[in-house]
Amino acid sequence: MTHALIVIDVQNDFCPGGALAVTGGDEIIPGINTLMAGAEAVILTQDWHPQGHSSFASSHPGKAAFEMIDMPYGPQVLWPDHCLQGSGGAAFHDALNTDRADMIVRKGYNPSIDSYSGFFENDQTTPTGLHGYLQSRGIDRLTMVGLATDFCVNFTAVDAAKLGYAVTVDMALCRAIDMDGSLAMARDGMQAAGVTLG
Ligand code: VGL
Ligand code: ZN
Repeated sequence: MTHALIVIDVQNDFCPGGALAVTGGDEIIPGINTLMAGAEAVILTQDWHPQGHSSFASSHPGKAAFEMIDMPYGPQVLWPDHCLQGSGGAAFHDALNTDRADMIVRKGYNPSIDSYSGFFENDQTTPTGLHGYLQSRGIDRLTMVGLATDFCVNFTAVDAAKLGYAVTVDMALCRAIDMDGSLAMARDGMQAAGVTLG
């Protein structure tokens, strides 16, 4: 029985001043550093998009950020350009102590499919490899923290619960985008999937 802390997308673009800033995104960092210090295993996820990624509104003429589009795999929110591979915006926030991380999982690198979840891309089929990594280390309990509660934390937590992990989301160490009721929907969806909201 090994427990892991999964720290989701604590990157400059999701913090105040970033391209897709989440209100108060940087407030959670001291608490995350404290949790990391006492964790058995620590995994970080990093949103990591190529230029012209299909989740960017700028890749769809006539579309604006935060509009929806139908992709072959289902509906997709269009975002401002963010977390470009190698950019300062894609870097972890300076205040985050990354030294403690055992593993960094990058996601969203497939040009034609977005990836909110750390486990599967938004087609809900293409794996990132995280499940195999956790299984091979005997990790079966997960605590999740990070950004954004209603997108990447939500999708990662629900996928983990579906895969059979015991999952807790520490809501005090998450912050949300909260567009069109997305935070309330995410809470309901996580609870329905058996995720504990701490
Ligand atoms: C995220 C939107 C687009 C997130 C990533 O980390 O929640 N949200 N890419
Ligand atoms: Zn993204």
